[in-house]
Amino acid sequence: MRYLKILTVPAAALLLSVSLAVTDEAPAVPEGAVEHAGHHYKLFDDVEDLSWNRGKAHCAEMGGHLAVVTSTEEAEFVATLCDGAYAFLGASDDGEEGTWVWVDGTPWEFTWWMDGQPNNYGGVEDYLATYKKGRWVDVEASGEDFWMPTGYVCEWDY
Ligand SMILES: [Ca+2]
Ligand SMILES: [Ca+2]
Repeated sequence: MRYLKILTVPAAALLLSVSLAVTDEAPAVPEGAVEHAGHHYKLFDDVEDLSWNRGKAHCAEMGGHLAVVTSTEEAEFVATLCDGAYAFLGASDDGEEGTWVWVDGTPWEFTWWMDGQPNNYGGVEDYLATYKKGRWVDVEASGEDFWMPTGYVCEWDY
């Protein structure tokens, strides 16, 4: 009985330390994600068959979401991360024209539009992107034209 007890206690301690190690560990982010202000971000560029919705789904599969940008400071960080790339962000007005909604439900308060944007050009531009100089434009969900984004930015809230 005494012998059994000696065996049991270390086994329980080992089990406890294993479970603590698992819960203490931060959730994984993909290789290459950049930490900023407690969140992680990653640009996916030169994406084949790109669409806003596919970008949204891919970010979600990885436990993140399309980037939700809520301050000048964060907008400038994302512009630096993109470094000239033209990338979708996580907002749209596809539900009701002119009513922009962030993918994670964050209230639409901060904006960083380029002059003359959003213009809903052709009546079909319902998706947010950060243009090459980092300011925002509204564009279509997909398309191969030169004025279309080539990637998207994912964000993880950790
Ligand atoms: Ca629109
Ligand atoms: Ca536009």
